[in-house]
Amino acid sequence: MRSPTNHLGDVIPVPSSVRPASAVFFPLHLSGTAVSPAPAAPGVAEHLASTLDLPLRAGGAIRLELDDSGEPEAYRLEITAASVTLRAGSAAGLFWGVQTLVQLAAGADELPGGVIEDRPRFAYRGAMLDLARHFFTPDEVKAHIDLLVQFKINHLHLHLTDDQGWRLEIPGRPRLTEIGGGPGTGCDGAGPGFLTLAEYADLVAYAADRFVTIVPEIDMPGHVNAALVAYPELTPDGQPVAPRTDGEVGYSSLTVGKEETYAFVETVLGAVAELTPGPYLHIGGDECLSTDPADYRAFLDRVLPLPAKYGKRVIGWNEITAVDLPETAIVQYWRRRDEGDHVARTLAAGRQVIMSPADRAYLDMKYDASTPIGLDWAGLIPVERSYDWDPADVLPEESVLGVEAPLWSETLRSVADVQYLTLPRLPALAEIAWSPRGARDWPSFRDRLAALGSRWDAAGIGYHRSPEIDWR
Ligand code: TNX
Repeated sequence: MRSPTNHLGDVIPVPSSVRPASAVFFPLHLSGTAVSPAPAAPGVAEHLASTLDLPLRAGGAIRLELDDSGEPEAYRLEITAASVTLRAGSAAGLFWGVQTLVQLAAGADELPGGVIEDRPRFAYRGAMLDLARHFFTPDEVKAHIDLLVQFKINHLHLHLTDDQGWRLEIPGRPRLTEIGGGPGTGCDGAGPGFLTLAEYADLVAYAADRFVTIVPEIDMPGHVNAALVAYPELTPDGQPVAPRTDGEVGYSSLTVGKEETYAFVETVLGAVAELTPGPYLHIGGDECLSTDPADYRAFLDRVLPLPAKYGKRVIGWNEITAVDLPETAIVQYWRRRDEGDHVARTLAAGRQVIMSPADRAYLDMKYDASTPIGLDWAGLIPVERSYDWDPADVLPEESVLGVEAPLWSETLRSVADVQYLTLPRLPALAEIAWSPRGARDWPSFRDRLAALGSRWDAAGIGYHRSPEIDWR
């Protein structure tokens, strides 16, 4: 017997509008149920069919259609007893609608009837993975992308360089990855590896097929010990420095007064821009505690305009508000919300902002005192704390480009570690980024999240079985 309840709204992120047709259900596994091929978005229809384990056949009752609504990521899903119709103005909108459909179908024999109309609150919904402190292979990053898109995340920021490692091959600067990606790199020397140009290009294409934009970060002028080890000409006296695998921050800096520095920066940013089809180039700029403040500003004045030269929009961590920013620069806000002067300076900068307040959005913070991995400098972040905030409490809505959940990898050693810190907080951040503020609240989220535990168990995906959730 079917349960009489219509669970049309049981989706994360919660849709903008849900109108259940309470007694109506679409049978999923009757023989003959099929997905129609979608000439305008063939990959999306194939993805749906394979995920639901249904055939792809002309005339199938599950149809994906493009319309001229013009909204890039919105979709409309109508489920009747006889058909499922997903409409969107773009393939991306269809893909996000498919994620909704897949969640509704999970573990069920039928789909709940009714209409969902849905669109993102923010254009930028991001996650970040730190490949520098611990390298994850292309296949591991791809699996991570597969997980992120289920929650309609559309940007993956890759932190590619730091003191402990350099993870992207740069033509003309082979020692960056020969040494900075070699054995013994990463925190505790436990995370060697790097992406070749071909691997990076393949990863970018894999992400693009799933409507995810890769945002590459080359952190500067601090967080550069791996670069200084590889190219001693970048140090003030040209003398070599020792590799570091500890988790300290703020001790390394490019040499602001040396022309070699800018030749290096141009080579690297030019190469990354050329490899990256997406619109963004992240130049870091955080925690430059050993760069003289006047030098820091001089460096940024010279480097912030470079991405535009390569056709990219520059992103930097909130420290970049120390200078007058180019019109199109984006500030990634990461400091704790109680540090008022950072908010004030970010506001005064008047630029678009990606919200990643560390005390809410950092996936590398421990859940509670017993969490075996992770850090706690921004406080403990149980699931409710990661959920129960809003970007518009901190900055005006119009200045928020989106929300990003960074995962720093100092304490990570495996994919299991990534999953443990990512789930279930990433779904919380994804809902903040996608759903209208008025459509979401913690009791409802907590209840919708409870259903995901058994699905993750069945799929062999690890997560933190938070005591805040009544897992079903
Ligand atoms: C601060 S957040 C950093 C990173 C660390 C992280 C650990 C930011 C822009 N810089 O270098 O990995 O804290 O939580």
